[in-house]
Amino acid sequence: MGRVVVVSNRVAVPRRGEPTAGGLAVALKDVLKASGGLWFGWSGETRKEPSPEAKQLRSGGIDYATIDIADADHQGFYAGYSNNTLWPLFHFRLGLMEYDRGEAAAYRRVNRQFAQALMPLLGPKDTIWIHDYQLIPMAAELRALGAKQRIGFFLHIPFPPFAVLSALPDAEQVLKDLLAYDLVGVQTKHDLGGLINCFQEGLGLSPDATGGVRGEVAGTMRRTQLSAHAIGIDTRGFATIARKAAYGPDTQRLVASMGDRSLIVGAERLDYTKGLPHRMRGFAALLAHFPEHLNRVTYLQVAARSRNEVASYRNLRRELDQLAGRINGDYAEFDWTPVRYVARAVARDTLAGFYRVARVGLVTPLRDGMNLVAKEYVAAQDPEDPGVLILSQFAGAAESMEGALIVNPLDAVAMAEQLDRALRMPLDERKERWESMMRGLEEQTATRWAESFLAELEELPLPEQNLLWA
Ligand code: ADQ
Repeated sequence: MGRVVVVSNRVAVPRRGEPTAGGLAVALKDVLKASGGLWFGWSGETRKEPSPEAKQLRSGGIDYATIDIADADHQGFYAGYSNNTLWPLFHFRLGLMEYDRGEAAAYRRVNRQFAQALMPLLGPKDTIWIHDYQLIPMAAELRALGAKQRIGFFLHIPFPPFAVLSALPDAEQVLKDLLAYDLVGVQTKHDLGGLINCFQEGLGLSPDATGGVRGEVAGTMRRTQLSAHAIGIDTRGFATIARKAAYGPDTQRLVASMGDRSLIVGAERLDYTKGLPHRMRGFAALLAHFPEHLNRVTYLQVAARSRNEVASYRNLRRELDQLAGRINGDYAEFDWTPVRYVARAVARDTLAGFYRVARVGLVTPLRDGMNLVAKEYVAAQDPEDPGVLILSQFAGAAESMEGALIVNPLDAVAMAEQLDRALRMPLDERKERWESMMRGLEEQTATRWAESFLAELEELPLPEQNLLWA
């Protein structure tokens, strides 16, 4: 077997003192380390004329190669088409989606540039694994340059049905670009349903008996396997971090400041898909409808700033500032602040310690591919006195975490009811729910996810054999 080559927009090249807020980085390093692989992507830098050659570095048993993006393309590729067109579209938020042909062209150009820079670094037996919505056309661009290796794609965010995808003027192009892959993976069965629906309605292609679609790419017929692979975390590793962090200075300061009150914790990137205003309204509804919790509970929301160059993210920040201020204005006492709102990233172990001492983990996205915070919260709990996870029905994680209290985040009173239930839940029930989720998390780790995706990809016929089936 050749090397595994991972391609993603941002590459987590090791740098000192930078807390990472993305789920992807954490999940992939272990796999690359084990396979002596290469991680290729954007350096995070732009320059006037990008160099066609990648910068290379070896660290911790992993090769890294990164390229800069042209100044002129950066806005269109990143803030534009990736984060202001595809991101809202794939999260079912058509009202927030914008479209601009110039940005679509920049997205394509950057994907071509990625393919051109990766091509000379590839060996004939490498297996290429491309990640996420920023890089959908990359396999088509690699094939145009003659790449004959197996290429897989994994989408970390939801895959909507065609009724939603078709709002994109380039919807058909997106589907045709996916046909250049040997394997397209999504997070959940629900997303797989969306993907199949798009191929059927958008291109008239139905899956065969073994879950693949056949379609024409550049004049030849190819077969693309479609499947669901739920991402996980390093469950044991995270549990260990949380156990230690609970005795660390940050968690101890938090615990001391709480007195005998219960803690509800939320943590994510400050993103409109995460349902933060709805969550704050749900917490306010708890205080309004269940006054016995007044002065007995504190909600800590840690929200790492993200994509500040996109207007909808700046608007969200303003809305949250106002909401947190208003809830505190309405309910605070001289000695009690109901909402503690911290708008920045915190270190991973600090977060793990906070999860462990929180009686409730409140994870209520409006749409989410998987949601690793839900999994981390569960992994971080004390087995003798575990907290309760409240989870949105719209998170991919809800498909496998049956021990959570499931909620529709659009219903503030339902969220209040689940919060009240979680805060009053007896130890036996908490343990039972936690144990059932923890069993699932110990099986479905990040490493297992990567191995199962790569195993499926490597069992497929080589692309050239694939063509003969036409
Ligand atoms: P994200 O949208 O980034 O990932 P998520 O899966 O929850 O969402 O991962 C976030 C990660 O960042 C977690 O590891 C969490 O601990 C960390 N984090 C969150 N808030 C933080 C903070 N304030 N400070 C520091 N760290 C913080 C995308 C998709 C998800 C999918 C993942 C992986 O949107 O649906 O689960 O990719 O596939």
